[in-house]
Amino acid sequence: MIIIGERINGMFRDIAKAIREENGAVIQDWARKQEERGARYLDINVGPGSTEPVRVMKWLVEETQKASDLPLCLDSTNYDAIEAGLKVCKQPAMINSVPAEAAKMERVFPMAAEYGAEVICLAMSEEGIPKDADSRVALAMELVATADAYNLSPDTLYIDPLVLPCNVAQDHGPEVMETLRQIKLISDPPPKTVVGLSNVSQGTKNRELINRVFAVMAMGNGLDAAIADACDEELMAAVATARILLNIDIYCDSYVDVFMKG
Ligand code: THG
Repeated sequence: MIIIGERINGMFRDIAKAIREENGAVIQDWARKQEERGARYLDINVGPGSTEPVRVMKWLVEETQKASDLPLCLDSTNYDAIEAGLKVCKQPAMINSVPAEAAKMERVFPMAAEYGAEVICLAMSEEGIPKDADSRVALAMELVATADAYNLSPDTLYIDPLVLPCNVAQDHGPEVMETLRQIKLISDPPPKTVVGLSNVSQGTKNRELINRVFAVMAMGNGLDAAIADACDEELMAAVATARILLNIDIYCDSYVDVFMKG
């Protein structure tokens, strides 16, 4: 599993402040720090309630790229903001995200083809997020089939089963695990999978422990990527260890160090 660093997100107070004050150094510091800690992509999100998402997305991408060469995961429901970000990305990016809704797929998939971007596809529709795995997988199949019509190969897609906080949606946990397993059977090659890891612990006590345990469980069910806190050393150590136990990386005495350094 690879980590998409979650930290450059206007949901965090220091990032919201940096955006307001146009303080690029704060963005660059987080870009550098997450890369050092082992992130393989950086999520870029202007935050909720931004009045100028298009301008701010472009600015965040530019500031991030001053400090890191990692590929970016452009996280917005505003597709003009995503396109503004794609235009200034130095390398192929990830679009985060599109649900199984016709009008949105029609906007996003051609844009992904044009810019050579990967796409995070959400297992939700106009009716919201279904609870049971079968309904989530059905939406994933619709997304994969529609992307195929735009010549997007399934292995350029990341299906997100959508993780909800465990204190309000405890019964979704096993359904998400089952969804992760079934998604690998949809197509050949199969799509990849991703989750927003920190969602699972929002509003709970002992957040880090919940995040770490969920990450390892999801890896056991085939999870490929997580938008997560790359600066949580215990999380990164648990992920590195799970990669050994799942025979993804070759064991050596300093495996955690090796993982951290890439
Ligand atoms: N799927 C996809 N993209 C996503 C998500 C997802 N992008 C956003 C989010 N979910 C993943 N990123 C975060 C980032 C922060 C938090 C949760 C998920 C978080 N923030 C603190 C909170 O809400 O308590 C804010 C703390 C602070 O203000 O300092 O937990 O699921 N595709």
